[in-house]
Amino acid sequence: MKNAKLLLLAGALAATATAFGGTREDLRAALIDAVNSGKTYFGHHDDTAYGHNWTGEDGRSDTKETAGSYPGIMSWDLGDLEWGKDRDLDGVPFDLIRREVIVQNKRGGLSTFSWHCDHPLTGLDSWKTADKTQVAVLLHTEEGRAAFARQLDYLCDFFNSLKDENGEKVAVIFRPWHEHTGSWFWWGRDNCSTEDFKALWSTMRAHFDARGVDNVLWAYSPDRCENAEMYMERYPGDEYVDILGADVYHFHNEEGSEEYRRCAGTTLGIACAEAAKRGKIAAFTETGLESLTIPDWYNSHLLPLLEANPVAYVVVWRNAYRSPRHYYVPYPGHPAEASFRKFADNPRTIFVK
Ligand code: BMA
Repeated sequence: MKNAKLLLLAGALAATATAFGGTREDLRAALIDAVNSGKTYFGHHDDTAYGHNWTGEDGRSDTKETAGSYPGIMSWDLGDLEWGKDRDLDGVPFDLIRREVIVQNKRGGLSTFSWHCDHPLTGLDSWKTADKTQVAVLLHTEEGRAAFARQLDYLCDFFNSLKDENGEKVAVIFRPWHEHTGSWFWWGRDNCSTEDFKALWSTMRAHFDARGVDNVLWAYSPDRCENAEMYMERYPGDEYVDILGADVYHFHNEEGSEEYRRCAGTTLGIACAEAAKRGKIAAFTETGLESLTIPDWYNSHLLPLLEANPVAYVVVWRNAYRSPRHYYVPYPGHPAEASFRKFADNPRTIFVK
């Protein structure tokens, strides 16, 4: 009897591991399955690396301490990996991220990556936009192409190194050149031409393919858009994109509620419609209300958006350990804690134990 139970348990664990496991197609299937069953993976950036007032404590998570479980999808950033550094721009060691991707996969959860990269030639960070030739130079000059290729090599090495204990690669989502419909990053709308923006994608993809990176699903994530033309203007093409996302934040607390509902609703509506048309997956790739000044935000604001728009996952931004007001999930004792737990207990949202 005992043995039979153990066998059953082992079977169940194995089923979970393979259902969300290694390959890109497993990952795609997990996302499609979520959408088809009316569910959404909940995600938090840098969740287990640090939180409100703490950093570097193995297994700790503000999400787990308030919601009771880890996020269904972990979000990480690759910024500074382009120089071969061992920590990202917010101080998270890449070794820790690599380990966490594997641990998350074992929990039956997923992982996604953004890239706040420095410019390969100027070394300026993502937010330095005065020079409008920064994208062009990477595509149309020999020096730029070589420097860009060196940066991409570091990324390829990293993705290729995401392997479980059996040496099998674990698939993840990669969301480069995000929020390009705004102009606050050097790859943003006013800072490069439409053709050059698309060429950034195709150049990068060719490099990844040549380096054998076969464990990535690609996410396209404009900022808020008023209409489908704006959303699709710089879409690189169906062959480069698996996931159609939207980055829309809630600003200005209660006064910003109406605007958030309208902008997020419109942009997610476009992402879902375009995804359905193209056989792609829609996602709410970045959102949140900083400091959760509306304690019921997760149920009163986010949940209705998920109910109205079939997205496979939603990611909220980080709980910074050095900036006391920069957090997007509650920490223990915060007024939003009870509501967040209710959100996690809702059968629609996917968290992992
Ligand atoms: C921003 C802020 C910054 C951070 C950057 C990259 O939204 O959280 O503090 O450095 O993202 O993660």
